[in-house]
Amino acid sequence: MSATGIGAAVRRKEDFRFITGKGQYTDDVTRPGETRAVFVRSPHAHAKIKSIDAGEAKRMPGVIDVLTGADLAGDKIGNLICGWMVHSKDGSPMKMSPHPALAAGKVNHVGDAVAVVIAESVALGKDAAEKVKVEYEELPAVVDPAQAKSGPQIHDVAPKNTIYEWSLGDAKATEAAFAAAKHVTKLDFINNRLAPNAMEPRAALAEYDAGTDQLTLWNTSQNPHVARLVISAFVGIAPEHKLRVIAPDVGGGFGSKIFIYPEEVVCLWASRRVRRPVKWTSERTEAFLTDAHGRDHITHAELALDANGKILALRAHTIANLGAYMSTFSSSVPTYLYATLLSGQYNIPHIYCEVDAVYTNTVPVDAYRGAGRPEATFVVERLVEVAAREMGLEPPELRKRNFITSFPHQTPVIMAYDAGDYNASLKRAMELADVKGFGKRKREAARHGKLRGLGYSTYIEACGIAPSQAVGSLGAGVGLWESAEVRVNPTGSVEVLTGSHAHGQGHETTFAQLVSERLGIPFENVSIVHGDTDKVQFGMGTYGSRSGAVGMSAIVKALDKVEAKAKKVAAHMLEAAEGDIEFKDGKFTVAGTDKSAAWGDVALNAYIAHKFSGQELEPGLKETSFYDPTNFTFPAGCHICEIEIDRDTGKTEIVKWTAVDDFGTVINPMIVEGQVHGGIAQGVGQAMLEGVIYDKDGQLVTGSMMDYTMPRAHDLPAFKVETTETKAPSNPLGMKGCGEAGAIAAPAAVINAITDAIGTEQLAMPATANAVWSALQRATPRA
Ligand code: MCN
Repeated sequence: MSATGIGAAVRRKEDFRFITGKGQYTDDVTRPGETRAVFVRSPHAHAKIKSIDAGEAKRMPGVIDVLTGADLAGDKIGNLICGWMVHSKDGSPMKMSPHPALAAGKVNHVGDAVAVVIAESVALGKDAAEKVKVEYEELPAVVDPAQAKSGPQIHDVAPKNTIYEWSLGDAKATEAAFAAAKHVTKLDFINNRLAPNAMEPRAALAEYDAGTDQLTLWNTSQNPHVARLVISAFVGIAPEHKLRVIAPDVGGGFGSKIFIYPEEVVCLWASRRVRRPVKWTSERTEAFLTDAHGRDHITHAELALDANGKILALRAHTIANLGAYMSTFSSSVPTYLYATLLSGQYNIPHIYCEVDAVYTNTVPVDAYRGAGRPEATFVVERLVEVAAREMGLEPPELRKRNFITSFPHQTPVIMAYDAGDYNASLKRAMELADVKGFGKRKREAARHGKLRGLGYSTYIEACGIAPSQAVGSLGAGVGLWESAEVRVNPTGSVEVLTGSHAHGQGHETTFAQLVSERLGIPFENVSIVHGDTDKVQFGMGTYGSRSGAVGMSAIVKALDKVEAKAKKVAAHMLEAAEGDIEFKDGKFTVAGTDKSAAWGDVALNAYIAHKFSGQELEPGLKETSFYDPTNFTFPAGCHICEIEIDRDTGKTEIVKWTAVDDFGTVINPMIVEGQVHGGIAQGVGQAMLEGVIYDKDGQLVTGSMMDYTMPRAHDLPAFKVETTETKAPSNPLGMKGCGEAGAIAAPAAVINAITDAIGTEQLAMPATANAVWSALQRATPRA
C-alpha cells in the first residue's frame, strides 16, 4: 500500500480550506445587482387563503416586487412532483397532491410559502413581508398520522388522506407460519420524526442572463444534475442546458438536500421576472419549518419463532407520515428502502409488511440519513432482542441461531444479499465490548445506585443506490448509475470529473487516493471536480451511500480505458507490440525487457499529435464512463451500546460504544471511521434527544435549537470502531457504503441497552431522562 493509495489513512485535502474559512458556500457567492428573497409563510397548519394584499409591501422602500401563487400560475410554473411511483395493493397509483412552489388558494402546513418579497436586502424584505396582508379562513388540521384517515381531508385527490396502502411479501404464507409458531413477540412503537439540521442551512442564488437567455442557480444541492433536469421542467427552461446548476461547497446534507424545494424554483423564476440575481438563505427556524423531516412511522410488528428460537416469520404494519405534500423521493422511503430490509441479517422464511402512507398538516417527510433503513433496523433489532429476553435466551445467541451464513441469499422481500459474515462482526464486537465483563460492571454500578444495560444492533443496509436492474424489479422506474470522466493533462496530472457530490464525505481525498494508486502518480497531482452541470456531463449525485460503490466504480471504469489507451501510446513509444506492455507503479514496461516509459512521458506523448499521424490512434488522453452496478451493496455490522442510568433522575449515560462494521474494501480508514462516528451521533440523537413536536393544531413546538436537542460531544463516549471485510462482488473495488451505517445501527442499540437495564420494553424515543424515569416507575429493573 502506498502512503496515499487505497487503504491509507490520508488526511482530508479539502479540510484545509474548510477549517481556514476558505470554503465557498452558496451564501458566499455574490453577484452584481443581487437581490434577496424573503418568503411570507403561513402561520396556520391548514387554511384557505381568502385574499392576499401586497399593495403596501410593494410600495415600501427597497422592494422590487412581491409575487404570489397567482403570479406563479400566470407564468405557468407547474407543481413540484414526487419522482417514484408506488402503487397500492389494489393496483391503484399513489395519490399525488398538487404542490405549487407558492400556495394556490390553500395552505397545508405552518411555514408553507404564500408569497415572496424580492428586495434590496433581507432587512427591507422582512419589513415588507410583514406588510403583506393575507386573509385566511382556518380549517381543522390533522397532525397525528394515526388520526390521518379520519381527519379533515387535506387534498381533493386523496380521500382519507391516504397516499397509498402498499404491501410487500406473502401474507398467507406469513400467517400460516405465525399459526405454527411456539412463541410470538409483539411490539408497538413510534419511529420519531427528526429534523435534518445540516450545519449549512439551505440556500439558493439564481441569476438570469437576458443576453443569452441563460439561468444559473447556485444551490445547496447533493445532486445538481438531477436538480437541473427537474427544475428546468418546472420552471419551463428549455432546452435543459439553458440552466446551469452549481452546488459549490455544501455544509452537510444528510439527505435533506437531494429534494427539489419551492425556494430554488421561486428564486429562478423571480430572477427571470425581475431581471436581477435573487438570493435566499434559510434561517434556522425557517429550516425547522421547511426542510423535509425524516422517519415518522407508527409500527406494529410481530416475530414468530419455534421452540428453539428459530425465526419463522415477521410481519409489520406501518403508518408512514409523509406530511402535507409528497416530497421528491418520499414515496420510496417507507416502501422500497424500508420493507425490503425487514429480513435484517436473518434467515426469515416469511415476511409480510403493509405500509399506509398518509398526508398530515406537517412539513413533508423524506429521506434522512439512512432513509427507511434505520426504521427497518429498529423493527428487526427490537423484535429480536425482545424475543430473546422473552424466551430466556441471550440476545447474541438468538441472533447466531438465525444469522444468514451462506451467500448469495435471497430474502422474501426482494433483496438478494451478496456477501457478508455476520458471525465475525458479532464475535469481534463482543470481544471489543468486553461482554464477558459486563455482569461485573453491572454489579459494580448497582453498588452506586446505578442501573447498567447492554444493547445490541446487528444491522444490515442496502447501499450503492440504486442499480437499474434491482430498481427495475422493484417496479420503481429509473436506476441510478454514476458517471466519471478522467482527464489526463500533458504533464500527467489528472482531473476527475465525477457525478457524485461531496458535502462532507471527503471525496476529494478518497477519489484522489484511488487515482493515485491506479496510475502510480502523486496524490497531490489529482484533482476532483464535481457539483457543476456545465463541467460534469451528467451525474446522479450523492445519497444512499453510493459514491464509493457506484461513483468510484465509474472512475475505475474510466481509468481502465485510460490505461488501455496509454498502453497503446507506450507501445508506439517503445516500439513494441501493445500486448507486451505492462503497467505498474506509474511505469510502462515491455514485458521481459528493461525498456520502459514513465507515466508522465506517456501522457505527454499522447498529446503530440504528429507522432500518430497516419495511425489509428487519436491524440489526447481522456475517457468517460457510466457505471451501473448489478446489485446494491450490503454493509452490515454489530454495534453494542452500554449505558448507565441514574435511578433517581433517569439520566442515562452511554459509557461504551463498540462498532464492528463490514464495508468491504476500505479506501480510507480515517474517513470511514469519521463517517461511522457521525452516523452514531445522529442515531444516538434520534434515540435519546431529538424529536420534532407539533401541537394538535399543527404548530411546530420544536422550531429552534433551544427546543430541539441535537447531540453534543459530551453526550457521547469515545467510540471503539473496527471493520471486518467481505468484498462486495457487484463492484470492481469490492466496496460497500459507510455513510449511513452508524445512524442505521444506533437507535436500536441504545433502546435495547436502556430497556435491558430498566426491565420494560415500553420506552418511546427519544429516551430522555424524563421518559426513562417515567418508564422506571412502571418497571422492575433487571437484575
Ligand atoms: N469510503 C471508504 N471506504 C469504503 C466506503 C466509503 O473509504 N468502504 C469513503 C468514500 O470514498 C467517501 C466516504 O467514505 O469518501 C463515504 O462514502 P459512501 O459510504 O459511499 O457515502 P457517500 O459518499 O455516497 O455519502 C453519502 C452518505 C449519506 S447517504 C449521508 S445521509 C451522509 C453521509 O454520507 N451525509 C453526510 N455522510 C455525511 N457526512 C457529512 N459530513 N455530511 C453529510 O451530509
